[in-house]
Parts: sequence; structure tokens; C-alpha cells
Amino acid sequence: MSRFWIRRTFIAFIAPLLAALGAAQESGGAKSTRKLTVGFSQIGAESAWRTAETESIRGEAVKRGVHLRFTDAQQKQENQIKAIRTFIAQKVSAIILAPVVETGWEPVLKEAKAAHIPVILVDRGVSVADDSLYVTLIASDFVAEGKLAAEWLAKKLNGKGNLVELQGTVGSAPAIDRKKGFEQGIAASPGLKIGRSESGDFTRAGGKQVMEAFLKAAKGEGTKIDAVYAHNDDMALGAIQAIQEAGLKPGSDIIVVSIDAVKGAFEAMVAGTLNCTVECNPLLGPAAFDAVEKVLAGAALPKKTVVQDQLFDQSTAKAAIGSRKY
Ligand code: GZL
Repeated sequence: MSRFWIRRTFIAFIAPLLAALGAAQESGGAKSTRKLTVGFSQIGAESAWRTAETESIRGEAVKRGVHLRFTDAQQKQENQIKAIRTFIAQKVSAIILAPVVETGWEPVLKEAKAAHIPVILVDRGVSVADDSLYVTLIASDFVAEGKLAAEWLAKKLNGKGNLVELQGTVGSAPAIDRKKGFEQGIAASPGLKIGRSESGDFTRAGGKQVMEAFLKAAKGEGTKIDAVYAHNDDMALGAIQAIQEAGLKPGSDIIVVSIDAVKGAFEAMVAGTLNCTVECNPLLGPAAFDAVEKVLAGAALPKKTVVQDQLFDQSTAKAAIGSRKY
């Protein structure tokens, strides 16, 4: 092939190819050194479940080499809103939000949208008119969790009994939906009545305090509490303490049912003081960062990804406890 043709071929095909490769290499190089920065507004540290979720998200950030700006809101929405505004000012690439309550998010989510910062919701949903204010929600189905707990209890009590309820944080998606699901689940058993129902704010101390008040009131009225339904294990463990201090046997005198399936719940089921817990998986780190990477790569995401849950009781707790990850 003459020198002329070699030159022609080089200019026509090889030079542009090398140029393209070089550019990709450079931008790739530039991109691979620039660490992704993600803001995570966490609700607080109110329960063992919350701690497990925080560890999952923090651990995944380290695994993926992401710079995570973590904030703990001490269960106050105003602190979460402040944190999101700070993330916007810091020009983070994406925001992960575990919203403490369902309402009051429009203004700050509009600011994030205006700043072109995608918001991924984990573990709890928000109630907004415009659902383009967040990219996706990764959470369990709390209505289904409440229903599962109710159906198990209806069977245990043969469809009749006086119940009390320890609700989660007022206005939070899990508290609203676990109450709704439980009521749906007991609807088929008119002999099951929910007497008192108060919030223990998802904390062990709150659960103990409210259960003490329920026990005192029942004693005063001369009525019996057959079972307590707690929206999470931490409140159930607090209620168990209150039942014991009242000289009653949790797990037999009073049936105890809750949600989360944290390690402490398995230990209580093995000890016979807790009867049943419905899992609500907190290990959301991998799914959260998959969503971050997908949205930053321009991929479309489903509005909600439902985390699968299952029920455990004293007949399955012993076999399962050794393999529990949280
Ligand atoms: C559920 C989560 C709830 C847990 C509680 O996704 O929001 O908050 O059930 C936690 O233990 O405090």
C-alpha cells in the first residue's frame, strides 16, 4: 500500500479513534478521581431498627467509595429540613432522606428539585401533591405488616380479646399504615377490641411508659388486657418490662405482638416474653446506593420499591436467631 493510502487511512479512521479513546480515558480518569458526595438525612437513633439502617447506609457508602454527609435529626422534622438545605448549599450529587413524618416536605423538596439534586426516600414515605419531588421510595409495606400481625393475633386469641396498641411516631408513615393494616386484619374478628391506643414514639422508654399507664387504667377499671400490639420491637420490649413489673407474665398472661424483627425481639421470643414479630428489613444501604447510581446515570426508577418482609413467632425464633443480620 503506497504512503499516500497509509496516510489517508490513518487520517480517516485511526486518528479519530485514538482521539475518542484519549478523551474517554481523560474524562474517565477525571470522573474516577472525583468522589461522589451524597447527603443522608437520618431521623435519629430512636430504635435498634434505626441504628441498623444507619449502619447499612453508612457501610454501603464506604464500600462504594462515596463521601456521605450524615445528619441525625433527633426525630425532629425541622432538623431534617435544615440538613437538606445544607446539602443543597454544599451541592451534593444526591440526597437520601428517611422522612420522620409524612407531611410538610413540599417547600424543601422543591428547593432540591430546583437545584437539580435527586432525592431518594428510604424506609418512610411522604405525602406530596407532586411526586416528581422525589425520585423513588424504598420501603416496606406497613399496611401489610399490620395486617400480618393482626391475623396472627386473631388466630392466637381465637378471635376474641381486649387489646391495647402502642403506636409509633405520630404522623409517620409506619404508624399510620401499621394502625390501618392492623384494623383491617382484625375486622374479620369482631370479638377483638382495641381499647386504649397511644403513641410510644417508637422508643423502648415510650413503650414502657404507655404500657404502665394502660396497666394502671385496666387495674382501676377491673378489666383485663389480653394482648398488646406494638408498632415496633423497641416499644414491645419496653411494654414487656412494664408487664413484668406489674407482676404479670408477658407472652402468656398478656400476648405481645410487634414489628421489626430486631435481634432483641428474637431473644425475647426465645425467652418466651414476646410472641410474634413481623420483619421490616432495615438493611437498605445497597438498594439506596443502587438508586443513587441509577438516577445519576439518567436511568428511570420505579416510584416505589417494596421491601419483602416475613413473620416470626416462638415456633421459628430459635432456628432463625443465629442467621439474623440485625
Ligand atoms: C420502619 C421505620 C420504623 C421502625 C422503627 O421503616 O421507619 O422506625 O419500625 C423505627 O423501629 O423507629
